[in-house]
Amino acid sequence: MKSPILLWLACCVLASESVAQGAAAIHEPTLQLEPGLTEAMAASPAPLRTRSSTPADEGPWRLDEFLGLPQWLSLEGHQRTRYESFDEQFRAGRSGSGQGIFTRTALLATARADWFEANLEILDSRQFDIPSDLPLNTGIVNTLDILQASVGANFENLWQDEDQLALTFGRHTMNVGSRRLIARNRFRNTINSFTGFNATWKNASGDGLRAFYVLPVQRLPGDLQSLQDNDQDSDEERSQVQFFGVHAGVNDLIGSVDAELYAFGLDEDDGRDLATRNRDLWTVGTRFVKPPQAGEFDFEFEAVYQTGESRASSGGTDTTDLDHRAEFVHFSAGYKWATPMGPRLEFLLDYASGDDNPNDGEVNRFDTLFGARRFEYGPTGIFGAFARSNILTPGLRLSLRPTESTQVMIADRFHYLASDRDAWTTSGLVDPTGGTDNYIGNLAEIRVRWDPTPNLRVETGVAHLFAGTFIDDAPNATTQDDATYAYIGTTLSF
Ligand SMILES: [Ca+2]
Ligand SMILES: [Ca+2]
Repeated sequence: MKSPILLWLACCVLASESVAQGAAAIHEPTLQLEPGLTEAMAASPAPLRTRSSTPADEGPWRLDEFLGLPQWLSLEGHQRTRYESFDEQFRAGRSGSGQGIFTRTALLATARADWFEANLEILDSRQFDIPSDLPLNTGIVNTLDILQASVGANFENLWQDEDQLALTFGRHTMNVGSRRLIARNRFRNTINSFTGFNATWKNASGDGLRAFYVLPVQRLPGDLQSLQDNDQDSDEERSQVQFFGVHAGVNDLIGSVDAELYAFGLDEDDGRDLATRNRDLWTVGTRFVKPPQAGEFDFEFEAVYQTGESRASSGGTDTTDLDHRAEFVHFSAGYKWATPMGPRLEFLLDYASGDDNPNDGEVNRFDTLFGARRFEYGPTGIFGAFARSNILTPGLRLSLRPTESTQVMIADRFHYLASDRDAWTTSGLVDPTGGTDNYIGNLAEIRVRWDPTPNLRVETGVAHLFAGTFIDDAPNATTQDDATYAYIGTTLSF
């Protein structure tokens, strides 16, 4: 496991969504609102890239074409190397700055014969030279492991002309709806996966229904020493954690507005070597999206209600089940100009509830389940300043394409605590009395993506957190300073 260079040279991804990510992609959900249902309903694993019949010099270089593999067997992947630098730690009990190099290498093999499909995807996520005082977790490191190993069946023209039914069994990744609650991670160095059953049906116009029952995969190892050493340990499903749900979507429900309705259940219990908050949650939500079009206004609205029981902590001595009631709302409205660079400006507002009272026997902090957050709250990696819990964040975002191969995104968001008695969850800063002003700070960000060839993307970005009054005055704050995060990385797809 000590030969990252070999892996580095070896391969890349393009698994399910990365297929879309590599080709069309490029668009993160809210930067370029993805037409909700297309991705929401995409079978998982998603359809393969279709191999083109055009000469090789007209499309991206492909590993499987280079190897001369038969048409029924596809092999694709990606390799990403990213340098991240972080100055002025904002987390409670930590200080200083740091930097590191992070690699992610994936290789997906897919075999297809008639209706049958089998997938195997290997993912290797590592860090190099990360200082010991930076937070390190399984979101960053998971050395050489199986991300997907599944069999599936695909059928067409079952109940309607041109409808499609995809059944998947085994370990797989999922993108559902807005990706706020269930996502195959893009920016993050490791990727969520699930083992179980997934059925997705959609009709010719993209309306669809998905149902799944899975055990979320627990990434191992999780202890700091192993993560610092990039040790390998096989990931595991635990029968104590079960996740299930249904998601329905209708395209063009009213005009060009797409609509979604969903319910997800999460039921977890402590097990041997498994400490959980014993979440027993129902998460129900709805989403309406008018996708961006040049010369038109667009919007997105999503509202989520979460109810059930959970515990205040995952500590083994905490055995008190508390009522859990939490909410999340996203609203954004934008306009895309019909000019050459296609600039799009949007206003954004997110509310994710926090716990109103630490002593009332109730948990009100919203839980984003298996969702992604980079596309809304700035870079994650070793930064990850904001998450979808206890925040109120108005902001503005401008995105444009200066040239055919470059994309620029500039964003500015003001972050407030939704409940001033609950924590700024990613930092651990908290004032249980609620006496401190709830303005955390202003996160300004710029990101540039450049695709010099169809196989290579260069991405760089800077995020600066202007410290607000909560950072200045929270009783357990260790710094009053602004924080700055910068990164640059390359992704090679093959
Ligand atoms: Ca592992
Ligand atoms: Ca409470």
